[in-house]
Amino acid sequence: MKYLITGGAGFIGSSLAKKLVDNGHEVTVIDDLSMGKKENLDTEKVYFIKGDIRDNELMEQVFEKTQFDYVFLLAAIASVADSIQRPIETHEVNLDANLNILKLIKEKQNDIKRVVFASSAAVYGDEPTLPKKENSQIKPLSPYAIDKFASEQFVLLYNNLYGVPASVVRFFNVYGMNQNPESPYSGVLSIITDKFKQKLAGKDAVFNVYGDGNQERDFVFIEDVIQALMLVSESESSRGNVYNVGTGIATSLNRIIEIYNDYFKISMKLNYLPSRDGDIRYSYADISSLQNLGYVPIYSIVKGIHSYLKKELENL
Ligand code: NAD
Ligand code: UD2
Repeated sequence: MKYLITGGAGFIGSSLAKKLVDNGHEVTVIDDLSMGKKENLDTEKVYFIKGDIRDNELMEQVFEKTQFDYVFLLAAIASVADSIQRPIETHEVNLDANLNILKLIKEKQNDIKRVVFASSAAVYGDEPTLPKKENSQIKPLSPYAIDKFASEQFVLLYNNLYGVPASVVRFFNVYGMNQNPESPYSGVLSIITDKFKQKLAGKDAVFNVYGDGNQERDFVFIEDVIQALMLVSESESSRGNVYNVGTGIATSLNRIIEIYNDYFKISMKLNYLPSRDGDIRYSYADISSLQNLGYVPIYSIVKGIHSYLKKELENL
């Protein structure tokens, strides 16, 4: 089968590309490398296009050249903080470019089997009801969340109105290899991993805990996310639907730090700071819709972190 992954040099996209190539599929990736890295991809096996999804001419060429079976829309300015700093640019990437891609798919991709759009748990905002169900109240609190929700709606509209087969996934807090820890707003597990690597290298590392560390998240390991993406893209009944992607279990940041300390048998120095503005206290997903498609999360938080760290240490 032929796959296109926008943002495929990033964390989730590159892991998906690897899985698809290993399963014998033909994979094209388009990424501007603003956050992703070419080294995340085996470019002998993946057809890599360095480009911006806002470049309409380029996107037109991509869809004229190849008839894809599956398209995963993962390219995004994926940081909430960035979206607050640069709302217009974020909007152009996170909404306008996706809308243009949907239009091109409608016009040029007659045999497409599925478009899957990567949305976020951020669409639920800080409304306190838990666990989050797909039909829970939507309360977007940032340009990032607004554009994710608006893109979701366009994706579903193209499915319902124009017959473009499409589904939406809302990722909770994904972690694993190749997650870029460079920004202070990168996924917290990539930051903690980076701090432990610094400490192992003999540096004086300190991990900043925003708040008391009792905030909880539904941390989901990349392998389970890939499982979810395969199920959603291949299932007939997922067409036109939205799926939470998590584990259904919440873990506190303090517990995460404990798991890392135990694994490395060292104690990370912690610096407790005030909570970040707008930080959500508790979040976890109701995953029953995804379970109805056959999803079984394999990785408990301990098993997932251990697999992640084992691979990180192999690559040191
Ligand atoms: P990531 O930043 O690693 O991947 C996004 C990729 O998009 C990057 O490689 C980046 O270079 C690329 N990109 C950005 N702007 C582009 C543009 N204009 N043209 C082409 N490529 C562009 O992030 P990720 O964690 O792999 O996230 C993948 C998707 O999942 C994103 O849409 C993100 O919003 C969503 N998501 C991720 C999480 C998570 O926990 N990682 C949670 C919720 C939603
Ligand atoms: C954001 C997004 C989510 C997803 C995720 C990426 C919202 C509502 N959600 O969630 O959609 O994109 O990021 O993983 O914006 N923390 C520290 N120290 C650090 C870094 C973080 O204490 O160095 C805390 C942070 O304040 C928060 C928790 O760790 O309480 C998780 O932070 P995160 O940035 O990984 O993810 P989160 O849930 O804010």
